[in-house]
Amino acid sequence: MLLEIYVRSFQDSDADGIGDLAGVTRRLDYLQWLGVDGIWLTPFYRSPMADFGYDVSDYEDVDPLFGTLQTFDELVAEAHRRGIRVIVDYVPNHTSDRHPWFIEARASRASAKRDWYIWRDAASDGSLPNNWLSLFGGPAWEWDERSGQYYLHTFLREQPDLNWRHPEVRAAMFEVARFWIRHGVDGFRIDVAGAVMKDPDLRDNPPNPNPDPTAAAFGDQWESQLHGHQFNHPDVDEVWREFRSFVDRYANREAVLIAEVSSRDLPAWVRYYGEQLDAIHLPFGFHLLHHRWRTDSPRPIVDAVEAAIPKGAWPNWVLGNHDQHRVASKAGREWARAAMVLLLTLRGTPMLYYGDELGMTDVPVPPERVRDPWERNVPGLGRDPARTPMPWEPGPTGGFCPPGVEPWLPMGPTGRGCDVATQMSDPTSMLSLTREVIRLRRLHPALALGSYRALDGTPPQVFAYLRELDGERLVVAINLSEEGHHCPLAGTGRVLVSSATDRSDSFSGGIGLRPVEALVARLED
Ligand code: ISL
Repeated sequence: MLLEIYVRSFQDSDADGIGDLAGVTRRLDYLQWLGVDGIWLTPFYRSPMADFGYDVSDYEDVDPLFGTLQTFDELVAEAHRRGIRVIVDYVPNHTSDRHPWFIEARASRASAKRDWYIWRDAASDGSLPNNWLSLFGGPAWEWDERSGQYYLHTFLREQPDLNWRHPEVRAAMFEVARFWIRHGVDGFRIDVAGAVMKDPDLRDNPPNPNPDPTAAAFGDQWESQLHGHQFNHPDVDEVWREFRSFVDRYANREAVLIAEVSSRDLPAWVRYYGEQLDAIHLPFGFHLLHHRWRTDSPRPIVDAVEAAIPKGAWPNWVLGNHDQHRVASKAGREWARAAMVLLLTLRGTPMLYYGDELGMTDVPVPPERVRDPWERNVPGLGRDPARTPMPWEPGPTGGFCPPGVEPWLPMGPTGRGCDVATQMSDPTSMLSLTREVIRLRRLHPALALGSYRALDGTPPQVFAYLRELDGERLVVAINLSEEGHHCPLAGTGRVLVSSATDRSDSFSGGIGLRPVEALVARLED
């Protein structure tokens, strides 16, 4: 079980209202108590913070806001001492415009690093080189006055895209991975892995014939085009295969590669595993991110993903991250509990977003406190509400930073039980439920490693599946409706854990599920 830590918001250790690496170290005991096997740390590298660390100006140093290389080494040592692995963010698609590489590249057209980025002349009529858009709004091209060309930026203009078709870029970025392997990391989460190779001719994007209203997460302008020339280009496959073999070599095959792949098209998504399973270990399973918990069953999605995954490959599931609305806001309190049971019992590695174990919801951010540049560019698309500080205890700063210090984003409402200390002492809390299901994963290999099979013959409101390994059979049954339902199950069994928390009953021939209840049971014959 992995946990994403948005470092800025986890724990402040130096009273500046911003979380940092020493803060994470301080909370490792909590992570161990929860049962976390590994953490993914969002970027803590030197950065002007135009995109809160996803604009890196030095890949091989820690930004003073977050600590030093030494604090990082201490974090790794302390995490390893507790059996917790450390996965770091790897941001290959773009650097900061203040990175020395870009400063050199933009200095003149003759610069040795010019082609490390993607430059184009204006079109003959003076217009933009092509119709590509920035995901953060507006065109993907920025005019550079001094050298008289445009450069490409898939994200902010402060995030120029590297040219991964240039062998020196590839070599330099691979060295970055080697640097962090030497510092003991256990893997990389690769940012926008699908964007690194563009159409070599930078052809115009075609219009999107079927704009998807549910994908409005990116805005209508973005949705008006198809982005195959910008994302998931076939040439990307070879990059990650090469990266995998590089990392395998220097990390003795011990490091995991997790890639951010946002394609909704399953065949395009499975390509990231590599034809011989020789590329990414875990392309992120974002398939349930846009799921409508209150109305739809997740079964068709889970079954489709299970069917698409190549034999021998391992799934991964995500319900939230620092770019998405909180699952408890989308689903509501009860469904969020059921969703947590689902996340932790599907076949695959679950990646939990910090605070979801408390049922944290989006926190409204007043206009004067907006920090996310995306919100400034395209109002309504901002990600601040899902990035607010972790509440460790009741009180105005929730133990995230000392009282009297203003956290970089507002704290959620405190005093309503949404904090670690309160939930630790409440056996019915979301935190207790989460911990209990994680504990079950460790206790029952069938839950962690077993096969998956959806059970037929249940009412449509009930999603039930079998996890089986070496003769042990566990059933997960989730009632997706607000009425009770009977879930038929052959044989007898016993409930191990339930989102309703107060049951451990035995059953025979089936089990009665309460409204929006999710449970794990062991079948006994
Ligand atoms: O497709 C998405 C998620 O479903 C998009 O959010 C997309 O993947 C995302 O915008 C890319 O995100 C990553 O790179 C950005 C950074 O701002 C995000 O925080 C990071 O997760 C640029 O580096």
